[in-house]
Amino acid sequence: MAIERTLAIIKPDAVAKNHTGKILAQIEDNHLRIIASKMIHLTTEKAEKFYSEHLGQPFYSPLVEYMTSGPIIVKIFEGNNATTILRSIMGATSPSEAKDGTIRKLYGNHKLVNGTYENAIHGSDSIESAEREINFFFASTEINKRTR
Ligand code: 3AN
Repeated sequence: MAIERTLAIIKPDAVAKNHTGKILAQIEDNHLRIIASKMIHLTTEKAEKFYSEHLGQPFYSPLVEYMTSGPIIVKIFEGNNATTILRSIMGATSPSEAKDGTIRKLYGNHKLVNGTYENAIHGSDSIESAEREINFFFASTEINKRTR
């Protein structure tokens, strides 16, 4: 198995509901380790850029509005197959369709809010996306070696 890095975002709804600790515990319990961390409040410009692949989708504006509605917590996780593991414990995009026990099922909103899913967490969907997203949020000096 390959050691990978992946990007996770605890989204504004989960931060607002104080679900951050429980979400992080679930990720750490799956043997992924935090190597970088910050809390930020995205500007509209930065949120639009992060989600630019969805430009033109009906949920694009609601998604940008949602992601700028409050601060987020951004983390890089490292571990064996980190991208696949995080995606599997996150669950499907729509919280109501996510498998039982997944983060989105447990902490996401099961109803559409203003045309988008408030689904508690983002995780990179591929190793390539992870690299792009890590560079989007972090300078190399902000990424730590886990020496223990
Ligand atoms: P995921 O976060 O599962 O990788 P993406 O990257 O396709 O999903 O979508 C980014 C975000 O856009 C989702 N987390 C969700 O908030 C919103 N979204 C995606 N697809 C839809 C949809 N069909 N209807 C409403 N909102 C959506």
